[in-house]
Amino acid sequence: FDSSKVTVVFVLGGPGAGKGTQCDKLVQEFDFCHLSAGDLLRAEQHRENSEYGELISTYIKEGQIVPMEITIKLLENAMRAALEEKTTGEGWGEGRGRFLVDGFPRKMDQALKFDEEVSKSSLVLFFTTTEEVMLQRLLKRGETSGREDDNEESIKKRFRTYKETTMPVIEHYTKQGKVASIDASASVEEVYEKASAVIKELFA
Ligand code: UP5
Ligand code: MG
Repeated sequence: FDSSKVTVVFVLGGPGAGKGTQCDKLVQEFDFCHLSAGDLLRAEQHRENSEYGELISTYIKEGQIVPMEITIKLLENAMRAALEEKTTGEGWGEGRGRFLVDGFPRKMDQALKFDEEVSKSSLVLFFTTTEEVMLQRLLKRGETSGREDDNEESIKKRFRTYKETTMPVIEHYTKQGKVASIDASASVEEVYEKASAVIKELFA
């Protein structure tokens, strides 16, 4: 598809910071399509006849980043499908295709490749809070989520990958002046007030 026809906002933050929760709320108020890289990977993992099922499962349990070709392909396909829906009139509004790309890019190679080959982002929404807060949220969610990485061992690995591999991506975009940091420690509603204010200022 034509990258000049899309607007991309990356939504980043540690495991359990609240990326998905905030994106779900943002799309109710703003004309954006929410694409979670993790959700797309989990869907591919469980798709019948997927050649990547086992590989994705292993990476997710280990908190490692799945090779970027797979994730970028899934994102591109989802963006293309959303844009198609839009042109056939069943989509989410007029004008440019706007995407909240949640949980991506979390490694420098992905960031550079996506910027070059798919689309540059206009903004990075960055949700920050402490590991203690994230751990408690994830353990609580793990009671019912069925996610194979919502256990203490996998969570520790995800935190490590986040610090070592994803923080450099945040620093990279900070240098480009694209990052809006939001303290995600407060209640869902309080965090949403700040996140929606940022989106409103730039896109409404
Ligand atoms: N909650 C949320 N906000 C709250 C608040 N303000 N107050 C109190 N509770 C709050 O929230 C987590 C939990 O906290 C929920 O129960 C929620 O109700 C509560 P959520 O919104 O789900 O947080 P989120 O940041 O989305 O957490 P998630 O677990 O999805 O983050 P991860 O980044 O770890 O997971 P993701 O699905 O993005 O990735 C999973 C794995 O996929 C990665 O570890 C990696 O192995 C793989 N992956 C790749 O390989 N490549 C990619 O590009 C992306 C993922
Ligand atoms: Mg999520």
